[in-house]
Amino acid sequence: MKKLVSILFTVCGISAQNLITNGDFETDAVSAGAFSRITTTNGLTGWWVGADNSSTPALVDVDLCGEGVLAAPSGNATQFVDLNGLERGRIRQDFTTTGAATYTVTFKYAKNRNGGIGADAWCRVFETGTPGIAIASRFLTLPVMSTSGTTDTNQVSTVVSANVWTEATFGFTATGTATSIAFEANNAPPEKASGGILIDDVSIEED
Ligand SMILES: [Ca+2]
Repeated sequence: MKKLVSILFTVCGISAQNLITNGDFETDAVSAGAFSRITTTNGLTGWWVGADNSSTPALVDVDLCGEGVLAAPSGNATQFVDLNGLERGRIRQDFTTTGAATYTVTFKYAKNRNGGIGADAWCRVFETGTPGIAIASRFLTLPVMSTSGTTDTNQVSTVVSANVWTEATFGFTATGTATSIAFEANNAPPEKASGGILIDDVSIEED
């Protein structure tokens, strides 16, 4: 039976495994229509919230958003993260890799319409413990949406649409056995403090 299951998995091509825990942000329950402000103290399952060292200013909190809080569906199921809480924030997760193996990162992002102005963020992959040296990175920037909520499909709007989330994907080659990924709001507080880039469906798979 064990052999049969193994053969079936091989035939069906089911071999890739998501190395990220709680990449869909569904583990910690948030009431529909509400959001929870997350800091290092109250935490987010699988993720470190905050900067990695004291020399990095701010990056203190994010919002875990529940279904309908922005009147639009999330990338996957009901919940997602807004990288700008009361101030700009950052989330990081460490995962195990094989040196010199290649991996693919995928996630979805959108813009919180309540921000009022554009929002920027970084997604960085780095060797654990060296956040200043990126193995690979992507800069995410989305402009302000129109008040009608219909002109930019990259932004969460009052118009419920399947197109408000954009998928990003990129590859990297691991340099060791401990690798990290971080999503970091890039807005300078306080003028762009809340209403940042939204993140959902984070996945990293070995190629
Ligand atoms: Ca989700």
